[in-house]
Amino acid sequence: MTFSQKIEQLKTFAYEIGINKVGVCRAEAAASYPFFERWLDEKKHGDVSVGVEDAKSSVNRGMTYLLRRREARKHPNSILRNVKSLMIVALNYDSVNPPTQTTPTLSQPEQFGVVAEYARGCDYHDVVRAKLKRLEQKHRELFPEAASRIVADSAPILEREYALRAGLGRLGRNTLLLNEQCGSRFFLGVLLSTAEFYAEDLQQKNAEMPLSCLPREKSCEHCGRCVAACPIGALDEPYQLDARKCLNYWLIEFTGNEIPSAIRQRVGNRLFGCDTCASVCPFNQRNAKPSFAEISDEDLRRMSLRRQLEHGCLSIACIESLDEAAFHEQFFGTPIFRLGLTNLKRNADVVKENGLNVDFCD
Ligand code: B12
Ligand code: SF4
Ligand code: SF4
Repeated sequence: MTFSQKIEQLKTFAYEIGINKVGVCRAEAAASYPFFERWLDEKKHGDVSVGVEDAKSSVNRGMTYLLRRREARKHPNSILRNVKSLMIVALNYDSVNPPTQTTPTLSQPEQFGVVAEYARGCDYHDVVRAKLKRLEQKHRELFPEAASRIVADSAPILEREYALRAGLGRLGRNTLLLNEQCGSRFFLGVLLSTAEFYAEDLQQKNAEMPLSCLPREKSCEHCGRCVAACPIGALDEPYQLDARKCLNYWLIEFTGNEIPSAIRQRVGNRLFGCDTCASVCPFNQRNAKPSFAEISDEDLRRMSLRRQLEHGCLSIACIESLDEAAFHEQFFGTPIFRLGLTNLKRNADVVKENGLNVDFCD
């Protein structure tokens, strides 16, 4: 079997196991590393709070994990010695957590908190890792001499740059990778290999790609809906996200025990994460979900929190009455479990406090 036939087999296998998009690229130095470094130096990862001086950050670890081994992101060989190639996979949110067949129509929205779409069920890290493990096994059969590693947010690599290089999408102004077919609602994972599995033409293209040529989505130039819709101005600099403002940072990554007042009002009824800049994007609206049967507040309240999660809304009263054992039972294996009960209650307090005096997200 020729090399390219082996790659085709590996890609076909990826699709067979439910991966939605797959592409390969050379394991070169990350052209966008200086951009990443500048972003950290400017503290945009949320290390320091700007305009939020009342943040009680004594126990905040935030995203300081991005600072550890930051230079490792310069080249994928920090993860696998002699790495030659990368296979990047994309898994749609729907493939990780199929959408429920009902849509909540809340008459008392202030009593529920909204959970970001990506988090409505299984933890994507587990699902992506399981698929990558199967892919790695197939890779071992096809390339027995080669060494490999898999990464599902588990090692320092600038995933989006390599996904761009592998042709999985283009860079959106909201910093998400956009794809014609899947919009931006997908997760990325990486298989690193010491085998060389790219075609000649790709080799040429990647070697010559300077930072300024990273493919940006053309339609963003005349759109800007994400920037206008962001409730807190986190996207004010084009193609950059300031995590010190982003509600995802405050609701998911921030580990301090009190969210600052300047942020609280902007949270609205978001309990875990924010989808606003993704949901207004025409790329996602094009691929919008079909409409489902409606479900009322009362029906939702009768469900377990685990089932409410599938519908994207959690009852604040139910969260308030949770203890550690019940939290474990309801949320183990979901992204909410990583947040922990204390911080879930912290977020629920903000939603409750906001009551009906804020604009609610959909
Ligand atoms: C830290 C992090 C966050 C932070 C910061 C987000 C951010 N935009 O940087 C927070 C907590 C806010 C976050 C939120 C979300 N995240 Co996140 N996050 C990450 C993580 C772990 C690192 C990203 C990072 O390094 N950021 C630092 C900045 C500097 O990098 P960047 O914006 O990615 O920019 C790179 C390129 O796009 C390019 N680039 C960007 N701008 C420009 C401009 C120019 C001029 C040039 C030349 C290049 C360039 O260079 C940069 C460096 O490589 C990645 C996983 C990973 N290992 O990469 C997931 C990841 C980016 N997140 C993901 C997801 C799904 C989300 C959420 C949708 C989840 C949610 N609903 O809550 C939101 C989306 C918010 C948003 N608009 O980005 C997915 C994105 C999939 C996609 N379609 O793009 C990833 C890849 C995780 C995964 N394995 O699937 N996330
Ligand atoms: S909303 Fe518009 S500007 Fe923002 S990423 Fe989507 S297409 Fe680009
Ligand atoms: S996720 Fe929400 S807060 Fe963060 S940049 Fe997008 S719209 Fe703004």
